Amino acid sequence: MMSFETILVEQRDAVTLVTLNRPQALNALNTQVLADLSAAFAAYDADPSQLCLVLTGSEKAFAAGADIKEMASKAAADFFLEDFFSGWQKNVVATRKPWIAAVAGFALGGGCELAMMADFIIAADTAKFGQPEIKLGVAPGMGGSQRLTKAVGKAKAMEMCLTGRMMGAEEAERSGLVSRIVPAADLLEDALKTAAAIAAMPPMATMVNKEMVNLAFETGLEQGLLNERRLFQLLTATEDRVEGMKAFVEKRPGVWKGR
Ligand code: CO8
Repeated sequence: MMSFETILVEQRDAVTLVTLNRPQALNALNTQVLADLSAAFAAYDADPSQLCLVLTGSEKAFAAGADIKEMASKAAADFFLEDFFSGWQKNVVATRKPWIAAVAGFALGGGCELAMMADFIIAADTAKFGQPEIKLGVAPGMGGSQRLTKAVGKAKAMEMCLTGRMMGAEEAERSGLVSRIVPAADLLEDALKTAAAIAAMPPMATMVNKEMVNLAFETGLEQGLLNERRLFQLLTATEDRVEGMKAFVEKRPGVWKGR
């Protein structure tokens, strides 16, 4: 098992559990957190025994933002020349296998943006989402203005970005930002159970389903429909498709090869 400075990683059967672990900074996302998550997600994507991942934080905070203290002294040229924040897209969003964000407490700024990079969010009833960057004189930089707007629509996204107000779990579910709300005490157990259910699916099919739903987010309708059809046709060529249909007819669970 790999060990990291800012996250804890464990494997529970086919599910990888990653816990953000900078309690002294409410899990603020600094360069080290990005490096650690990049390595953990790459290892997960490359390990055929691991079929779903849960990312969580603490009871108090999923993550309270990008690390303001780390950024405070940087010059504009540093942000540009480092292409600051680009690693999130390259290393975390690029993960091909499914992963879930299990959010309790604060998910603010970069923390909200990280949660929105997940395939879906399960929220504890204590979850609070927000993009308060405007209060710091900036704006979201890890996808927040785009993903939040797609998730909850213009009116709510605009109000949140312009005022920095937080959205509680109830409103987040009503608005389509999270898939479900569970009592805080059950959050991890519920997310791990959901991940185990996904991990029991034919692995290639989970990757393709993920890619398809993301197409709806990222492309126009025509392009999305064409890609959906092609990916669907690709899946019909797998051994797991033959097995899945045979198992259904024989009224037994399928046994997956992952190809
Ligand atoms: N970065 C660094 N440290 C943080 C952060 C953060 N985002 N959030 C909290 N911390 C630290 C606090 O400084 C504090 O440290 P210390 O004990 O050394 O003083 C510790 O975590 C505990 O926090 P609090 O004492 O503030 O805890 P409270 O329970 O009183 O408050 C809050 C919790 C409301 C969540 C509060 O911590 C807060 O408002 N945090 C900041 C939220 C925020 O603005 N997030 C957005 C960050 S910006 C971003 O994500 C991207 C754009 C950045 C652009 C910068 C350009 C230069």
